[in-house]
Amino acid sequence: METPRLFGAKYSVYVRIAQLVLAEKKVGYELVPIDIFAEDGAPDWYATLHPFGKIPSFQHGALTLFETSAITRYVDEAFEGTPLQPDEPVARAVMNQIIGLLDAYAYPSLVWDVFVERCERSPSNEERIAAALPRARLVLGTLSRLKREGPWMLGNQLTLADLHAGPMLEYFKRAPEGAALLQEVPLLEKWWARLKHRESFRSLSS
Ligand SMILES: N[C@@H](CCC(=O)N[C@@H](CS)C(=O)NCC(=O)O)C(=O)O
Repeated sequence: METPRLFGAKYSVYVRIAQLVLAEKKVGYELVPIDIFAEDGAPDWYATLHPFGKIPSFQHGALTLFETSAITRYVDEAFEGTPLQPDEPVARAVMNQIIGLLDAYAYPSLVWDVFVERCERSPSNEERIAAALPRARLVLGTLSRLKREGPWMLGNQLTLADLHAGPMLEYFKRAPEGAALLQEVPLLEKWWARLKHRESFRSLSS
């Protein structure tokens, strides 16, 4: 089978999630650069891979995929290596719930409303940031409540939930408001400190 290809840019939260999963599974892949925010946008041919024009998309043999959750689940299931999804149905359901809440509630508030607005825009829209903080606090509190005892979100097994949350928290923490909110949730702060030292994370940061 050919080497998988991941289309996207390293700055993207979602591309990083896919890269982390590929790294944890020790799957070699080619990163094909697609800069969605380039002045001219993505090249026209990219619409055949992602009808909604976002990154990442993924190709493996005859299979093409978009939507990060579909990509990460496929990589976990199609390749050998340590499984990143619990077998047990309740733990698996909680993992899927966490991934769903990250997409629906964490990405817009933590990444766009707080990180992008504080760190990438000048001047920042203070109202937008202030309005997002209660939602961000609710996201962190909910993650902390759902987290099971043990090093990772689901307990002793590192799962797709950890790897989905990591890049979002990484950006959020770069905003002073984000760092301060994370400090209010010690369980998550400790989890983050563990995650950022994993080889997969460090290999993407360098
Ligand atoms: N639901 C998509 C979201 C992907 C997404 O939002 N990617 C961002 C980069 S992190 C993007 O392509 N943004 C470009 C845009 O919104 O125009 C997934 O899970 O892959």
